[in-house]
Amino acid sequence: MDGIQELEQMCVQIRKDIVRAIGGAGTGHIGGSLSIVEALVCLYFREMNVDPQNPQMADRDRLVLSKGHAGPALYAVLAEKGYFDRDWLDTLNEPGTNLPSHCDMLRTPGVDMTAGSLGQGFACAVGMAKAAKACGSPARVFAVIGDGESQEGSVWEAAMFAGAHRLDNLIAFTDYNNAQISGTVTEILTLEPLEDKWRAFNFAARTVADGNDVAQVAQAVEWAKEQDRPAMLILKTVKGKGVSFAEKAGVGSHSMTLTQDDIDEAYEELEARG
Ligand SMILES: Cc1ncc(C[n+]2csc(CCOP(=O)(O)OP(=O)(O)O)c2C)c(N)n1
Ligand SMILES: [Mg+2]
Repeated sequence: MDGIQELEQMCVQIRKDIVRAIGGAGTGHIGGSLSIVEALVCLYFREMNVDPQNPQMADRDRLVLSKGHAGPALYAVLAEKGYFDRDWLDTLNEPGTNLPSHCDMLRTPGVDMTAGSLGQGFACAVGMAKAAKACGSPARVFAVIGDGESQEGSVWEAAMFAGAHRLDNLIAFTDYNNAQISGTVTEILTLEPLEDKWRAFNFAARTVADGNDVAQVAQAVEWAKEQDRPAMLILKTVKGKGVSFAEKAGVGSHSMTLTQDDIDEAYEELEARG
């Protein structure tokens, strides 16, 4: 597939920028930001019809990061795409910042929906997809939900609506890193059989064996676009992906305080890759 190497390099840069932002803030949601990098890079640099010079462009594609606590990952991608200066990353979560820890559409150019209260963002995405159809707009809506987030009842209410209305302009992702705030998803409340659940709600569903492999994600998006109904791509990912101490922390990587040594170590590891 064309351009995959460039996207892989981009993922390394995005991971550095996530570490930069969270390192600057001192603490933040590093695990769930690192796990979703490939999906966001694939969307913004390969798929979405957007214009950083015109963030409110009519008929643009939308992204809803329903797991809004992973804001730093989206900010790193938006900065790289040119929505705002990368120096903004150093203001993550500071008073008065344009980059709050959770996504806020009124503060950040390029953020299409406010999120952070788990389960709400996906319902908004479904409404946006329905609205696009009602207005005859070609806009597509992409949504990213967490696996822990998928335990929220509102996710399934929205899924029922999207399936019933055959919203084929909606492509959703589950970041299946099998970790939520206080344990594994398997232990706390398993989602399985997850593909079957989404199919039962009238989605086309597919599991991506390595959701941190940009080529696999890109291929899955190609598949999703051909479906005659909303699609759910279940990405098997690693929480903290790409930064060894975060990967090793597993569930503990959900929110971490980073020392200067941690930041240096993460940078060194990522620089070695790109
Ligand atoms: C309604 C609601 N309940 C609780 C929280 C607190 N919270 C923030 S992140 C999180 C865990 C989310 O786990 P998951 O969806 O698996 O996210 P990821 O692993 O991708 O970071 C929780 C419980 C919240 N933001 N919203
Ligand atoms: Mg998770």
